[in-house]
Amino acid sequence: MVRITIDGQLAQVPAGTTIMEAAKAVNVKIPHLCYLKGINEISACRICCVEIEGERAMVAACSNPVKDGMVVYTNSPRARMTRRTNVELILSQHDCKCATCVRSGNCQLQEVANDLGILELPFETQLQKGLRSAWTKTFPLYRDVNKCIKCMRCIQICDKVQTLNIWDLAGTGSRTTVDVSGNRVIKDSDCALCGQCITHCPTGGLRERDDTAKARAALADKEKITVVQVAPAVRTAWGEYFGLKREEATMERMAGALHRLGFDYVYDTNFAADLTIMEEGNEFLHRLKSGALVRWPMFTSCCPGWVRFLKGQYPELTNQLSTAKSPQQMFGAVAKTWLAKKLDVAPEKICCVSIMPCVAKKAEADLPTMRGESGADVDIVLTTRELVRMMRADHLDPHFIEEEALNSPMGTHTGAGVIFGATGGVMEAALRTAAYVLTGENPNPDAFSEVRTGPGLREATYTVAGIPVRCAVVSGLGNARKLIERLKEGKVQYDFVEVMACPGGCVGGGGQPISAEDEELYGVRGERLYTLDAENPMRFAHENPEVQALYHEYLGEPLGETAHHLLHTDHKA
Ligand code: HC0
Ligand code: SF4
Repeated sequence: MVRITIDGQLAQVPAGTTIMEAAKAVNVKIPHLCYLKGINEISACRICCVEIEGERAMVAACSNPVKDGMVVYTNSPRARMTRRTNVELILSQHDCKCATCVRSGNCQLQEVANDLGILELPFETQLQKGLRSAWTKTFPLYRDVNKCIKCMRCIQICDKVQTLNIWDLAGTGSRTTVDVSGNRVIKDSDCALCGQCITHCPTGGLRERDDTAKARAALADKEKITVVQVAPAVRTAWGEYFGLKREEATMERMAGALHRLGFDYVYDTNFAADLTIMEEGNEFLHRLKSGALVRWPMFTSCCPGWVRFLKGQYPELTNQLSTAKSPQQMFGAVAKTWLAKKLDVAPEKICCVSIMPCVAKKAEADLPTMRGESGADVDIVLTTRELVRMMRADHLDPHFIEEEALNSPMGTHTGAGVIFGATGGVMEAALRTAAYVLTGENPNPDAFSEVRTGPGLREATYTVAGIPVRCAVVSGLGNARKLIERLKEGKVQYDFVEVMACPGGCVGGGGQPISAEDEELYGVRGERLYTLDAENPMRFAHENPEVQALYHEYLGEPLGETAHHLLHTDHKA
């Protein structure tokens, strides 16, 4: 152990610990912009500079280890002055239009500048002009070069965690910036649209395409019937910006808020998750029994980030994807057919809006294959952050919003549907129903819980009705790549593989609220989903009475003709 003093406090930490982490251990916060533990420890921003007793040069706390006897001052006049100058220099190349920035109030640069009391900019502002990136505003991911502080977090997250290498440094000297790698434009790159670069950006340099104006227009249109669905993971996180406890940020409270925003009907993507299990679970059993899974497994298809990744990186494996559309798209397809009939309205009048924790869902809804006779299955996709912005614009404080029931049908779900939002959830939900289909009896709903926790890549073999089912669950695209490489080398064999592009699954999605403290919140959010599952009296997708009614009244059998037409795709677009 190494003994050091930080701002007068004694700390004992293992050798090799950085000054930043040692300070954290004694509750001393050292401001930083580029630092992301284990991912980006490159002292690029130099905001974390501290003074070390006896040393002339200031030292970056994020990349320098402690030494025995070290005496550190994080807020001495020299430390503060250095930090201030470094922030002022960053601001001299930053478009400081906070009033029109989506990250205002949740921006680490704004916070550090405010905390230091910077009221004037002493250096001339030099913004980048005439750059190639006249960024296409229709792409679901948007980058503002003049809000980028070159911290490199996006580069590192994309390279180290997602292995897609979409971002790179471009230019030289004072014109150095971050841009799409290989001189490509973003829409022609392999970007999976997982949005992890957004949620790890400390400023407003990266954001989702803003579709709130489109949603407002639909809400204001008296001719439109606005139908909104809410994804499983959204309910774990929407209350974060409002300081609402996770158990208070209920789906029913969100329904109250959505009604106040003007939505005519509030439903649940979880209903469609239960429906997906009926289709995908049966498809899996069909493929398994037909011997189609001997060499390659069936991959889940509900995460559009993963589907984009597979089609871009391993197009030869596209046929291994389940043909089931994702719950978001199944919801839209059913809303514009069965639900339209039930509501007795023309399907063209329905505007189907989704609230998703995801950026890739915007691209999924835009795919030409995700349309029926009445147009797009889903018309508008908003992220959790966009929902929060709409609520704020209408001064809706959820602390004072009453809980309201969801509409029916398509508003009821089981515990199997709600766990879709966490890594392993789709697999577990599918196995619960597969066991029922094979044996005629419900298994213990927690029989497949082994896939809930563990590393980013997990595997388990379950014997269901005497049939061994080799399963793997993976989240994060780097882990997905590892798994595929092992499959290709013949080192592993599976029957069923669930992949979610974002670490931890959708709870850690690229459209979720961004932690001001750089915390990874997918763990606690995922736990919330498993609590909701345990509390639900129905734990099996096939028990959902509204899904049963849908099959009885409209679809017929899982994988039947109508179901195939509405709920499946060939992933060709
Ligand atoms: Fe997900 Fe989904 S679980 S992908 O992460 O399957 O976005 O939450 O809505 O569609 O249900 C996202 C979350 C969904 C879908 C569901 C799946
Ligand atoms: Fe979107 Fe979820 Fe996939 Fe992330 S894991 S890309 S949030 S669907």
